[in-house]
Amino acid sequence: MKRPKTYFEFIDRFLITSNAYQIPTLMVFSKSDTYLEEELLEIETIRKIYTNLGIKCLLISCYKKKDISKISDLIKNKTTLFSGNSGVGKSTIINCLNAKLNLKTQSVSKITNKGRHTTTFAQMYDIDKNTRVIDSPGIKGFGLVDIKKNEIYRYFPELLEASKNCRFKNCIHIDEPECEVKKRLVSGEISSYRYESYFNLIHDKK
Ligand SMILES: Nc1nc2c(ncn2[C@@H]2O[C@H](COP(=O)(O)OP(=O)(O)OP(=O)(O)O)[C@@H](O)[C@H]2O)c(=O)[nH]1
Ligand SMILES: [Mg+2]
Ligand SMILES: [Zn+2]
Repeated sequence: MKRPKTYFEFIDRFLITSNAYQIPTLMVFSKSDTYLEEELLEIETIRKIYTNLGIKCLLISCYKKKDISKISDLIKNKTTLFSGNSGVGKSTIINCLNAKLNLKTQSVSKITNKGRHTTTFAQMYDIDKNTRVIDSPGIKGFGLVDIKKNEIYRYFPELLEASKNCRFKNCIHIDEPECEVKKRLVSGEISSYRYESYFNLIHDKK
């Protein structure tokens, strides 16, 4: 959440796409050792938002070896793609899963607070006989392919659920009257982070 900063729009674009293609997703908050107490509380709030939506979330540290074994358990006998912004620690995590791999890693720039695009191509590695991981280059943006604007809300589970009670069938939950999504936003049932992310997607920001 900090070095480098990952934005909600980015996370939500990911989740929209994995939802559309039915790819099970695990969300990892890395570098837990770098956070202050109050920052950890904020991460916990964010984690709750996503856990309530059915997304598995882990708070890990490669330096402290915190909860790496949970990743090992979750990826066992599967092929898993590690993806995210440059510098979040994808290659470092994979090295923790199998130290023999010794993938190249590099510090986040102190000036820009961004990763240095260390991994330059995607490659698959064996962790054991039936477990594979794919390390991939850090990505800057994440476009939504083949999803129409008026359908985006269908990939936000909480918006989809609320939309059943909107007055208009074709409501896109922006300016329409008697919109259940807006009602739940006001009541706090729908997270403002998530709604803002949705709003920015509709208006093509970020
Ligand atoms: N403090 C701390 N630093 C970490 C942790 N995990 C990774 N890092 C550091 O974060 C920096 C970036 O890690 P990488 O593994 O190269 O990041 P990446 O996501 O593979 O980056 P790209 O290949 O550029 O996409 C390195 O300096 C790591 O040592 C952690 O748990 N704690
Ligand atoms: Mg890397
Ligand atoms: Zn609506």
